[in-house]
Order: sequence, then C-alpha cells, then structure tokens
Amino acid sequence: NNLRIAVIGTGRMGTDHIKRLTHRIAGADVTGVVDIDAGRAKAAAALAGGHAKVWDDPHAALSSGQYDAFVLTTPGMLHYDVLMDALDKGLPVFCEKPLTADAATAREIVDAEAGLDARLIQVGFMRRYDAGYQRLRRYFTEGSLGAPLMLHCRHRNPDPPPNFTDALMIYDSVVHEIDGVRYFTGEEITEISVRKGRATAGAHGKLSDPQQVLMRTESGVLVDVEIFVNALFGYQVHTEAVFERGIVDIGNDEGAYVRSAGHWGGEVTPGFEQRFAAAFDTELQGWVNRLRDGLPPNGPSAWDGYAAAACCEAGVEAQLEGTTVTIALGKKPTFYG
Ligand code: ISE
Repeated sequence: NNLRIAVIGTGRMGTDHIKRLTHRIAGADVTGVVDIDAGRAKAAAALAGGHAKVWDDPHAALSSGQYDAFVLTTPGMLHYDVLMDALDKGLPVFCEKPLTADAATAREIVDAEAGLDARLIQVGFMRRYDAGYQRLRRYFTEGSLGAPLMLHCRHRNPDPPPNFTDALMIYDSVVHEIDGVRYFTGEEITEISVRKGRATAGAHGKLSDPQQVLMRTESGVLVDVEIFVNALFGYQVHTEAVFERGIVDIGNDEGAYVRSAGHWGGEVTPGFEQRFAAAFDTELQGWVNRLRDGLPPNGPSAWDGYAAAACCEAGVEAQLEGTTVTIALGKKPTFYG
C-alpha cells in the first residue's frame, strides 16, 4: 500500500515536495495538506491531484488517524509544537531544516525522541544526497589524500526570501554548510565566528550581505563560508576541500558547455530547487522506502538537527558580538549511535 502523507505547510518548499511526491516518488500519495491560509491549502491540494483533504490545524491532522507519515514544511519557528505532538503520537515526520528555531527546543526534541523506542524524525539536510557531496565525502572516509585540513565553501543565492534577516542567513542558509562540515568530517564543530564587511548596495532590507563564517572542528579542520544571498547572477554552492596530498573541488558549473554566436559557456542554475532537485528526490524516495518497509528513517536525525541548531545559535551570537563563540553540545544519547 502507498504511504498516506499529509504535508504541513504549503509554501515554497511544501509545494515543491507535493509535486515531487505526486509525480516522481513511488509508493506515496499526498492525501492531506495543512495550511492556515485556506487559499494556499486548496491550491496545494489541487497540485496533489485533488484527492488531498485540506486542514487548517496540524494537530487535527496528526490526531485524525488518516496519515501514515507527515512532511513538515512550515517555517522553522512553527516546527516544535508539531514535532512534539507527532512524537507523542508515535508518528513519523520528515522535517525540513531547521529542526526547530533554537538549540534548547531542538535539544528537547532530541531528548523526547531518545525516550522512545525508535527514530521517528528525519531532518531535510538534502545536500547529503547530492552526488557531488557524496563524492567529496568519500575522500574524507577513504583517506586516499591524507587528512583533511581545510574547507572553503561558497553559498550564493540570487535573492533572499522576503523578510530575510542576518540571523536567517545563518539559521536558514549556512545551516547547510554546518551540516555539510559534520557530514564530511564526521566531527562536531567546536567554534564559530562571523565577519561582516562591505555590504552590497542591492541587499534586501537591512541585511549585511555577504558575510564570512569561520568554523573549526574537533580535530582542527578550518572552515570558511562565504554566504551571499543577494548574489543576483543565480545559485551556486561550491565546496573545496584541502587535504594533505590534494585538493578536491565540487559544485562548479555543470551541464552543457556551449559555443555559439561568438560566445562560449553554459547556464547558471537559477535556484536551490533546480540545483538540488535530484538530491531532494533521492532523499524523499529513501525516506518513503524505509517507512514502507516498516523501518525507521536512516537519514539525518534529530541529533543532526540539534547539533546544527546549536551551531547556528552560536553563529548568531558571534554575528551580534563580533567574537568567537564555542559550542558545547552536551551528551549525545546512545540512541543516535
Ligand atoms: C533556503 O531555505 C535553502 O534551504 C537553500 O538551500 C539555501 O540555499 C537558501 O539560502 C535558504 O534560504
């Protein structure tokens, strides 16, 4: 039987996942959509083929007994209550990043889940499913180039969502590099600092854009991230890893290289939906497959979500204070391996 899924939150990411689940993912049907905006919910239900029941309250959908699993795509600050309710009812949730809006509530989710028998939450760190990310990680795990020393990351968006803030540049954008560093190195991040410099005149709102985020891992791998959310030209996520005996580079322009009419070159990816389309598909198909096989999810866990949240929180403090902030995660429940 196909998994009956309700998608909670029908904004940009919710809509993208509804289309994905409806047209590209096998073994799942979107049979419910939840949004406080009735018009948006109705439009989302139509995207799911018109068979999805519309709800305005996530807790009513969670209590209905009509769904096998949930995809949570509301803004991060609304995740906590839904996740707690789902854990309480023993229901699986695919939760888009961030896990919750701060480290303390993320820790509560970890502790609540660890108190149960099985994992119920998977966090949407989709870059772990990107072919380039996986290729780069192999150099870290196989060790053929020696020890990793540094990571240089560039994360460029054409423009930010409305009402974006300096804090969201960390919580919403750099959170992916934070998870990436943990994924590549298998280590926790121990300190973070943020530098603001000259801001682009074209930045939306009061953003100080771009910013440079510096981190260090347990073994001393140094990381620098350029986060630039008004880069205008398109979307780019580029990572260069420096090892003792080599440099590995991913996320450069891909696709056809064209010579025509006196020019050479290719097309820039417009946004993250296109750049990570395949990764999102692999991520959700894997999640659906596990649940259909009666297995707990095995993708990024609530612990990964919490570790990232703690790092983001430290990053925002560093942003405000202009200091280097250390990160202490506390004890990792053995439950997370
Ligand atoms: C957005 O929420 C994402 O998750 C994208 O992957 C990221 O590139 C962007 O900066 C975020 O706003």
